[in-house]
Amino acid sequence: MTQASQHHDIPAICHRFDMQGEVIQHRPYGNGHINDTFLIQSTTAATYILQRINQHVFKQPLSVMSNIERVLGHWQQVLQAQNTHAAHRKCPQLLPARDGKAYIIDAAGNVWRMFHYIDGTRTIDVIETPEQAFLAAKAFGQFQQYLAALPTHHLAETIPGFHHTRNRFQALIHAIDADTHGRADEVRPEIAFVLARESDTGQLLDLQANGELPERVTHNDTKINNVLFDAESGEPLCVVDLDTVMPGLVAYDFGDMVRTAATTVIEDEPDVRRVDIRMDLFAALARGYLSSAGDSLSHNERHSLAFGGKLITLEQGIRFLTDYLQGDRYYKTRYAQHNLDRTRNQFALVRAIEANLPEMERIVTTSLGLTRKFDFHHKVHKELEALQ
Ligand code: GN1
Ligand code: MG
Repeated sequence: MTQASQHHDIPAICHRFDMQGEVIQHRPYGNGHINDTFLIQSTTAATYILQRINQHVFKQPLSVMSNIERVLGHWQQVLQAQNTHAAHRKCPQLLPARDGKAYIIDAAGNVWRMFHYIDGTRTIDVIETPEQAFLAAKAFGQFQQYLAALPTHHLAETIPGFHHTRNRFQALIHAIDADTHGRADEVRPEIAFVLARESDTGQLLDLQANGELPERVTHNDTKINNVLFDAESGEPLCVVDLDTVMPGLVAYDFGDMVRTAATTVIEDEPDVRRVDIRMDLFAALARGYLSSAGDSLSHNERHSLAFGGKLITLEQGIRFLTDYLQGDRYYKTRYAQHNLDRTRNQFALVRAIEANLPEMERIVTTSLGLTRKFDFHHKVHKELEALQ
């Protein structure tokens, strides 16, 4: 897929933003599958993140940007109102373009944006300890709390039907029927796996349609490497990757955390024998999420969380499989069978979740959640003892 550094004049793009100094270094950054991301170093020692929005995926990039401006504006107000210490490290900040807009459009029509880099942070691809899982889930729950008062109609749907699992299922069926790359025969077992679970795909959508699950402002991409941790203290500072913040169900956010943070391996580990759910991490996620978001969840929402883990993992496998059948157009891939390996990995995780679902449901419905004023330094170890 596109290596933007080979095609774009990165320093020239940066200089259309209100950055200090000149670009002395730029390099591709992070593990995102969609946008092109660069780390930019300036002569003044300031560091920035530059991103090109993938317009095959985000068909209305300016709606993405206006959503992000709304979300950040609201979030910053909440932090100010709470008199938050070191607030500039607890919320991403856009660097405006020289014309005052939040983005620039280059001659080829690409939309670019720049963020201030938050110094002294790190991300985690595979969670190692329950403490990390607890803190990451708490950060996502907190993010939802920050945005709870933002009316959902203020945000555009940046990818229509993003977690509409029934439509994702239909898209897979179309891809199988079209079989444009002659790959359907090779993936018969994976197709059978999905067909056997068709009834799962509509469950939460039906509850939502009946008014039993409320729509909220959700993050929708709560992959664990979208949390920035303080590199020294390990404290979660903020969540990033706001392109898909839009109306959704809390089960989607909790579900994607389960998919990415309660597992033994990363999502593209090809050896499926290594894929499993870690119940200690799952319990820590539940405690962390409920500690920050728990008070606001309805009975039905709380009961939807564990199933959300299964559903979003199934959906992700369906999405990888669809992309494989369509010739790897959506996700960045590094080798020919990358999307197929990812699919098999996700389906192995679905099986592991299915084997543990009753226990997972028991955990989310009985975890009491901690008080909102959870003190990171003093209470985290104590609370986690209860999980051992
Ligand atoms: C994409 O690029 P990244 O890693 O933030 C995708 C997510 C998937 C994820 C799978 C807009 O996110 O939905 O869960 O890959 N984002 C979009 O790793 O499709
Ligand atoms: Mg993303």
